[in-house]
Amino acid sequence: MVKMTFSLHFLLLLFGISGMLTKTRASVLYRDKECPPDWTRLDCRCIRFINEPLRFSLAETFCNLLGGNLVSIHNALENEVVRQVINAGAGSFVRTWIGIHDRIVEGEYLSVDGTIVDFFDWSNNRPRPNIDPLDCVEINFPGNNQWSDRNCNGRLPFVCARDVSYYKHGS
Ligand SMILES: [Ca+2]
Ligand SMILES: [Ca+2]
Repeated sequence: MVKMTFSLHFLLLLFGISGMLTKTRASVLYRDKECPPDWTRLDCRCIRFINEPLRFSLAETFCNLLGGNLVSIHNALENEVVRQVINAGAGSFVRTWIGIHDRIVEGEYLSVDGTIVDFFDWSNNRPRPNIDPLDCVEINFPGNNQWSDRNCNGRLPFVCARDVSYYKHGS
């Protein structure tokens, strides 16, 4: 727990610094009272790495039970934040499910949270079309830590996201 807290503080510091260097809004990632412990702020969402290898559909169910979905990723900064949250939680950049798939129509990628898929970070020679089980997306593919399509029945840890407003409803 102490290690986790330290890691998150380090992450905060890291992105505070990179935010200043790149002149992006530093508010994109920060821990604040909007997200509970173990969750990291990402724009209007709170995200959490779950270090429990599950099939894609079960990982999504797990996130649903937490009030969210597997994380969708909409730009390079969000992509990097997700990777840093994985690194902070696992101790390395382990292969991890994100909430994007083409299970319904081959090559038409959807987010499990219903948001538009407007960003990709495919690894070399990915995705591999028309190889039917390869319909779910992992991040941190070995070599360059980018995205790969993968058999949805494979078991990976995963990142959940839920809206900040989720925390305003309960008592
Ligand atoms: Ca397919
Ligand atoms: Ca596919």
